[in-house]
Amino acid sequence: MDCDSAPSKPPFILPASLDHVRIGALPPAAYYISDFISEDEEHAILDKVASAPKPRWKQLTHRRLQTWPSDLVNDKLFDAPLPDWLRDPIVSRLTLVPQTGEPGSAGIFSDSPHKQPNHVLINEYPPGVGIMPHKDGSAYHPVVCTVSLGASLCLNIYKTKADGALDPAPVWRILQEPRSLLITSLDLYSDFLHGIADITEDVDLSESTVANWNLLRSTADFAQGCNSRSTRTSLTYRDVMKVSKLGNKFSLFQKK
Ligand SMILES: O=C(O)CCC(=O)C(=O)O
Repeated sequence: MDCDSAPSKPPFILPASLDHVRIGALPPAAYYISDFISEDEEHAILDKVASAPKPRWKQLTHRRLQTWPSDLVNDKLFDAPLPDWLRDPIVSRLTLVPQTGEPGSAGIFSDSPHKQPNHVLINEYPPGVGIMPHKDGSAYHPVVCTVSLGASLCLNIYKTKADGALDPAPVWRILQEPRSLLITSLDLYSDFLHGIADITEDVDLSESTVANWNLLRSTADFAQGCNSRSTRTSLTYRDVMKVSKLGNKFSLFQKK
């Protein structure tokens, strides 16, 4: 085997299957792996994010983001590879962990059109900045893999009321530590909204208020029930269903 193409081995043990890291309190299905990348890998990725050319950043009112390999146009992605630093080690590990312990069980992207993520959003959240409750929509295969870097924060899960309006009180919170991986899929992807509160501190954190408490790397870090926010960067990996090949590049700009 060509050593260059072998997936890099993590310096720790990944779970034998996603079944072991299922967030049991949530509807199907969410998974949380606290140590998905190492500290060295985290620093290397943060360096790459920081050194991206300035035009790569899209500045929103309070938050900035990068989109790799490019923005979607009419829900389509122009076919281009992800850069190496976003592929390895993360994509190779995402496709490595089987969903169940059954022999032959495949990874979380085995049912997706391209069998692996082809698109990454990088969001930077300074303290006090979040993201409005939203759904990710139909452009993507319904699996979202989020790697958190730099700091911890809570992702809120919301439902809609019978009249279709957003219920503003989150139904669950998922605490995401640096270097962790959160996977959301199926009903949780399609039927619920997710968002991040615009606060400088996550409070009232405990076994009864945090859905993934039993899967955290260190509950001791939150023993006082709070998490003082510092800048957290997230990498959100998805498989965009429609990809426009080079020969069809003009179809990207045609109306659907
Ligand atoms: O940064 C996160 O964890 C959430 C990002 C998000 O909601 C999105 O990209 O749709």
